[in-house]
Amino acid sequence: MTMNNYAKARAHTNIALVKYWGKRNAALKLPTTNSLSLTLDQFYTDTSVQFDDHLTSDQVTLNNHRLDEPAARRVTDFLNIVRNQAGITTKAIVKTTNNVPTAAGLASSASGFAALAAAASKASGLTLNQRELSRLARRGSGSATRSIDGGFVEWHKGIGDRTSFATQVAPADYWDLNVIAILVNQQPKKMSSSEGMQLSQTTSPYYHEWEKLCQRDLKKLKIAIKNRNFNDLGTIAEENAMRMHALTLSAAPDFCYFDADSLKAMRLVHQLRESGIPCYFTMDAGPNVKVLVEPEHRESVVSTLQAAFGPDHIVVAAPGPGVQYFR
Ligand code: 2P0
Repeated sequence: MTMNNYAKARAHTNIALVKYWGKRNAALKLPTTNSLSLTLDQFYTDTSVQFDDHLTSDQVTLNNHRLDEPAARRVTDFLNIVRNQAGITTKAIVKTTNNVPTAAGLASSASGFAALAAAASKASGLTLNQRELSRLARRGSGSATRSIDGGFVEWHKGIGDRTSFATQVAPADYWDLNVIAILVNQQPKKMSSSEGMQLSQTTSPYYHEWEKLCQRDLKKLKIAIKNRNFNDLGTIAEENAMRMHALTLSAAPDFCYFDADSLKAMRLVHQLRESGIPCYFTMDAGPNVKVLVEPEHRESVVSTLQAAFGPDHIVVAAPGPGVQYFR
């Protein structure tokens, strides 16, 4: 091969403030709605890709353990998309280290496929711009589309593969905010996001309303970001998250990502707010709760949450950067 066939990249997770919950094209991972997220500094994935002519199959390790089917299959399928674009057939050694609890609702697939897209495309000799890289990451996992950029990022649903990518709304240093993650449960979830969103989309009577509301929430959120209006940002994020979870409760069969500690965390946030401390929660497809707060109130929220859940279960994050390459 003529190219530099090794590359290593880091990508951070993102937390959606207006969420992605449904696909209009499953194969291309084209979403039903636009979504808007904040990339986080504390949770990230490092991935290296080495294409090697001597290999007869892809070899994939996650946190130093060899991945078996079907997890390795998802990586191989993704590499096939990259190989196809680059016009090669060479197999690869993929080494991934997650600084994120895998499959616990902290979006490890977002940072995972963003890092893989960056490392694999570079190692394959492709030179992609941000949009092309974002489109490629989307093929691995929808939320990965938004982890190519840092700060506030909008994923445009687009009208097809070429127009469905993410762009930065504001960089990480635009607004000094914190996202406090409460790790209530680090077990892998029972209902994957892909299955969960499909079930919601096909069976919830509220799904169409969700699509309409997301459009409205997104417009309001962009204004809140523009004005750095924290109460508006938090209110929109909390409402949008609960509406997404209402789609799981109203599916048939119904399912739920909350556990008892998630409800406890949500109540604490309400109580903090009633006591005059502005903070808001959001939750993804897992039981962990993330609390949005401005730095001036961070310590009071952190100490309340630490007292309730134990210091080991609280991680304080801030806006994080987009994809970075290692030399
Ligand atoms: C989001 N989530 O916007 C939403 C909110 C979880 C809840 O995107 O099927 O792993 O690979 O595209 O990206 C998680 O779903 O799903 C997700 P696929 P993904 O962050």
